[in-house]
Amino acid sequence: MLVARGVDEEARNLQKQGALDLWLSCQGQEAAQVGSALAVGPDPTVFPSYREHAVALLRGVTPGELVAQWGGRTFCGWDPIGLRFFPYTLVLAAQTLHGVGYSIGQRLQGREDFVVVYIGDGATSEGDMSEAMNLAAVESASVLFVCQNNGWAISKPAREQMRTSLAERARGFGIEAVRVAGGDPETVFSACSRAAAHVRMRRSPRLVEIEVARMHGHSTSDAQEIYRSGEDIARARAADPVTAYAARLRDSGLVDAAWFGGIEAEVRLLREQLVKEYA
Ligand SMILES: Cc1ncc(C[n+]2csc(CCOP(=O)(O)OP(=O)(O)O)c2C)c(N)n1
Ligand SMILES: [Mg+2]
Repeated sequence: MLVARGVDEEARNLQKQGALDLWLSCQGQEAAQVGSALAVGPDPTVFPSYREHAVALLRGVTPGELVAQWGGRTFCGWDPIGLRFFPYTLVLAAQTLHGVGYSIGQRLQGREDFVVVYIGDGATSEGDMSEAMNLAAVESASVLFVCQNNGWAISKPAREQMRTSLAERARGFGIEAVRVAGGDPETVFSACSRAAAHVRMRRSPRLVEIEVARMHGHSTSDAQEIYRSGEDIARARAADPVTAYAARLRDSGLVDAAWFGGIEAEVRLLREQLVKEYA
């Protein structure tokens, strides 16, 4: 979570300096991303949206590869097949059908068919998501849908996008689903571990809706202060999962200052390399 936070912060800086064209921050969503990615493990193929930087780093995408697309240097940046982490998808919800189709195709060929699809709350309003949930349910596809509900589709609040939770909607398609708070990686890890076990054992889909708080604007081109109250932004920043979990680990005595020092040094090095490569 600390590595993702550092890389994300450096990418934001690089964008401000004109080295990147755009950046979509994952700050506030690190617990949801790290908890879910660790819970499913290295085997499933991941179909991300465009903000899953912590998942990407866990899968072995380097910081330089991660930002390449946002500087217009490549169409992707990493090896999607080797890392089992597909390219970021900016056409909202397109990855849901890609993921379900991939899983079905893999099963037909007798290969690993466990697929994880990441999606945002706003993208679930696209027809593709409904088609993907229905197809996954009908075909009993081994797909875990992970929805990070950060309460916003750019400037559109989630409460104006849907009348039920996404978990409730998934159940309407015949997919078992849970909704969990996304501020603590251990809560997310437990919920996603249970869901992943279900997908593996029953070879059928499952959905986990994770409530997260978006700390920054939708992208570096978005001024969220225009449509979002100061209190709401302050609330999201106060609920920062990275500082909260770091404090919890420190207080519990599980890790000491030297451990944090090691991580900080690693993050500093990664940030320096990123600047050298891109600035
Ligand atoms: C098909 C399509 N329609 C519209 C857009 C423009 N657009 C980009 S991001 C976004 C909001 C997505 O919100 P959400 O799914 O909640 O993801 P978040 O950015 O909050 O992580 C929109 C409308 C798009 N990229 N693709
Ligand atoms: Mg959203």
